[in-house]
Amino acid sequence: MTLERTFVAIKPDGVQRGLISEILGRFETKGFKLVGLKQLTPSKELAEKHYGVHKDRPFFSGLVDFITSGPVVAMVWEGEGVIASARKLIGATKPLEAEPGTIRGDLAVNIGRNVIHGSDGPDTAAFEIDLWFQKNELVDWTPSDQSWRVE
Ligand code: D4T
Repeated sequence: MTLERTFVAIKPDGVQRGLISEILGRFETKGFKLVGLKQLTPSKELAEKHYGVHKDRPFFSGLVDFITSGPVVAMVWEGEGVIASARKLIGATKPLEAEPGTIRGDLAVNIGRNVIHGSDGPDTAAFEIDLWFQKNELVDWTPSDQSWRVE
């Protein structure tokens, strides 16, 4: 079994709409392990680094303004295959194309207000975890029901 870690963030629209517990619960009940959690309003510098790959896209400045406009709940989740699985739980970037049962499919309509972010691959996950969290903010722990999750 290869354990992975991924970065997930509830965007300001998800926080303002009171969706924190709903979204967090989807990862928790799936069986992934929470190893990092904090709420912050991102600085412009952090947002521009996070969305750096989009810096030449027309929506970049609006995206940075939006993500810095209020609290974000930043998380690191750990588990087997968690990077790809989190993307599946989240659903397509355009919420109207996201399948029912996914977070965006169930909870969002607009691409500019799609409630959540998840790393799209191992390199991005490593970069984003490092960008958003200090090493000492990540908690190594063993769930007491571990043997009921993996054989
Ligand atoms: P994030 O990064 O927020 O999880 O979204 P995705 O990984 O699913 O999608 P993305 O990187 O292509 O887009 C980043 C972010 O930009 C917003 N966006 C995107 C937008 O406002 N207008 C657009 O046309 C696109 C493509 C939504 C997500």
